[in-house]
Amino acid sequence: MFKKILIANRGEIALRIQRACKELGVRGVIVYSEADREAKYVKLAEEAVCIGPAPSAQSYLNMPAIISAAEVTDAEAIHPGYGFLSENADFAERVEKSGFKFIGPTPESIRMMGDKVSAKQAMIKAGVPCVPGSDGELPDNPAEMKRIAKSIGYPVIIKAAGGGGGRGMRVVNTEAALIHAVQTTKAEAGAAFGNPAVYMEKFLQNPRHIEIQILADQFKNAVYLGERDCSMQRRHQKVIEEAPAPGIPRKLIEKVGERCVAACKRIGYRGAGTFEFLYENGEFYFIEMNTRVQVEHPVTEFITGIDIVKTQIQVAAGEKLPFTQKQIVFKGHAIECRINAEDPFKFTPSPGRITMWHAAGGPGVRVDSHAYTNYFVPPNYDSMIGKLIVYGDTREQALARMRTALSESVVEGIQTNIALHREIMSDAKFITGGTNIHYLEEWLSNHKR
Ligand code: MV4
Repeated sequence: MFKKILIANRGEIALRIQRACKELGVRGVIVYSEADREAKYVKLAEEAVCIGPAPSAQSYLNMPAIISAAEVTDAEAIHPGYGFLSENADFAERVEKSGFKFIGPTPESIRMMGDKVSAKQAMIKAGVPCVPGSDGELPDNPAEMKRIAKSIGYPVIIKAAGGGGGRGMRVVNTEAALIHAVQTTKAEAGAAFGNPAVYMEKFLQNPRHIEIQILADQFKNAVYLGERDCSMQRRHQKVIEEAPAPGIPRKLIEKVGERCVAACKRIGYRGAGTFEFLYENGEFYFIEMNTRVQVEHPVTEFITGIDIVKTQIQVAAGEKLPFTQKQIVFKGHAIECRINAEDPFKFTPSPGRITMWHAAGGPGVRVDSHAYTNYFVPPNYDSMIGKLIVYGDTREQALARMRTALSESVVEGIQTNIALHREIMSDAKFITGGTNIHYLEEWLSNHKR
């Protein structure tokens, strides 16, 4: 095991990684920007290094500053968390070339999944079900484009190979709109991602967003940790996640999970990863793979009892996966509410000083947050300030515990979306379960205030 790890992130995930380090007996080095200097998780760190001013470009995205921090503190490995440099293949490469372990997959795996065309081709080869679409990159010839779209059937969606997470895509309903849409998407993709390549898929109108968590070691052992339902989202930002996904047959999850595991073995994947699927009419369709730990990992930790962040560190240190698929037991139900510093119905960011923070507690309640009374939420970063996660033997019990936990939660001095979560937890359709990716936005448009 490593003696010392550098944590190249901030906020709740930096604290989460720090806790995993403590449990493993590893020293955790926190890096921080000038905007995060006063935060408690920084002050209480065994070791902390300032890497630059508040703007991310000069601190949490500053590769030389982060690698220098690892050098001066004698860290052996770097954990990138999520966001920032976590899915940057060039960063992973520079980390390893500088003599450190990157806690994540190889630069080659990150690069393969970063290009959505090569990711999809790898999944097709491995037998993972994908959305019907173009065979790789869309050719430049207009007649060819029309032929492919016709064979898929309208509506189709044009997606940038360099996009992902909702960036660089365009829905096309008719042949008349096709060529212009492709040209526009290509031009935008070239400017935004430095890669004009696009591909085409059948556009699914009312899917759910279901993802499968995997863990793999360097010896080609891999397991799936079940699924998460992340359909409750607004503008590609997840708001609520849960596991298991209501109403999806276990046998189907097992089948798709096994395909994900086979894909990991085939490509030599190492570390934590998430296969994102659209789920419609009882079928799974792969769309993208995330090569990092995700915000919503705690719901999976609750239903499996597995510590995903600790396991990431163990496999990065060269250890074997400490469990087999047969030993993984799925039990109960978990729900996560992301707590954002924002207006609960208008969504404008609300940074500033928290004058009162009171976290919920009790059986099956977990709060992952770096916030506290008197914490100042800097205006420079993402508005998520924490996550409230609950566990229950059943979904009904988890919902009841979430309602109680939300009623106990107090945040004063800034606005948060806790009021929105309280309303969703008593919404009849959400309580039934299985709402699609459009549900929250439709609900919000009917709850104007
Ligand atoms: C789609 C789709 C419908 N059909 N692909 C958006 C984010 C990116 N990960 C992929 N996305 C979508 N791809 C096909 N073929 C609808 C979406 C989509 C979406 C997906 C997941 C969660 C929220 C979403 C919101 C709007 C659109």
